[in-house]
Amino acid sequence: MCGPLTTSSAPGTSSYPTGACSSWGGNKSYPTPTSGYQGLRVSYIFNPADNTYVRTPDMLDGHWYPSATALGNGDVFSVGGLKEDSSGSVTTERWSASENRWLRLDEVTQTWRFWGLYPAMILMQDGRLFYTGSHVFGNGLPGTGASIYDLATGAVTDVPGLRRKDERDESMSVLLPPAQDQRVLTLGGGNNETNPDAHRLTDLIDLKAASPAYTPGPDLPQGHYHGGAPQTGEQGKMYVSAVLLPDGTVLETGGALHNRADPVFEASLYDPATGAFTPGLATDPVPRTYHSSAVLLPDGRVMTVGDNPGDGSFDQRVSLYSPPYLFKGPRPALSSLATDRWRYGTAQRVTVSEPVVKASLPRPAAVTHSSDPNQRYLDPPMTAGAGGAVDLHVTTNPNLAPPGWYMLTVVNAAGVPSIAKWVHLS
Ligand SMILES: [Cu+2]
Repeated sequence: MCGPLTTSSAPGTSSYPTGACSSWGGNKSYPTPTSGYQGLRVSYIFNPADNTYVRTPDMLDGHWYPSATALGNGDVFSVGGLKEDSSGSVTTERWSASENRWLRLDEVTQTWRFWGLYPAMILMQDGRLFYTGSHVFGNGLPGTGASIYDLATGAVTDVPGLRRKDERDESMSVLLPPAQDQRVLTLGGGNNETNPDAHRLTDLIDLKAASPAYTPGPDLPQGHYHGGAPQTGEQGKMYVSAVLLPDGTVLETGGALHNRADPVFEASLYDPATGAFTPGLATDPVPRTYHSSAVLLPDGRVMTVGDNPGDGSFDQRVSLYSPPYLFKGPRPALSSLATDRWRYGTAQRVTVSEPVVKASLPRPAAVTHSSDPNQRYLDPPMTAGAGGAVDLHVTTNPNLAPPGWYMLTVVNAAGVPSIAKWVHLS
């Protein structure tokens, strides 16, 4: 993941670069006759300026397939995954952005729970975490399969309403635009062990409610399989990708009916304002099942990568998708920024080439296995001035937009977005 690690120096290491990315955990070894996958405890910070990794102090546990959530103060929260001995890690890890190290066991409130593999943990505006129920492999967690996790106390409160919680393997959850609405949509999913037909259920939750609960959303639109046979009945998809677009809609694309098999060719747009899917978008020509991902690019297109079907092959083809807004006329341009270093609670002046109706700040992707708990979208209120000047009012709440880089975009009345400019929030 990228963005929150905007630090200066670490004990015993050289300086860490501003705006760097980090990576941790991963595959220490593949299964043997006597052991399963084993997780690494090492972590690194990547410096895009000189293309190097700097090793940090180790984590407490190994973590194969852990979660990764940026917090409002720039810290990173990580749970789940498999330890060095291939058992499930029950240790909560926290990277301190101010001290450039993983905190010690006694410095982090522990739940001693196993949160599974790639558990999707979304930061709420009050600093708690929402475990959406999206995960990788097998059944969901015991209980309702979704919960709110108070980092300060370690208290975990089950959240009701998620349907088929044991068929949410490689479903995808997104914090819907705009982030301050605090609504999460969870889409599709299956189960790589019991391997039913993946379903087309979506569930919605309003995290601002006094007692948040999932309620049923609209069914995913259906697509077709290789050869053109249409999906029928309750058939849906796992390995689904959902990407927040700069106009505030959500592109939903790719996936498969079964474990690493039966790709589904379908793409739609979900509009959080209307709560409806627009079906029938052009589909990705490449199957996008296990180990596929979709990423918003700064130019407003979406890149999709990867496919790792059951025969063990890996499809290296990259697809580029141009959303409908790129066919609706000329694009506005962001011609200048007063600065690309933004502070919370400030007004930031930008200059635009034509009148615009909104600005957006999508956070860059940090996605794998249909999981990107850091994906979010701010829409800073604007005040238009003379000569194309626009003042954007940056939130005072870092929990709505954790520190790091964002893709500033403006959108005109026709719904056409500009090419993004990078801004760094701290
Ligand atoms: Cu994998």
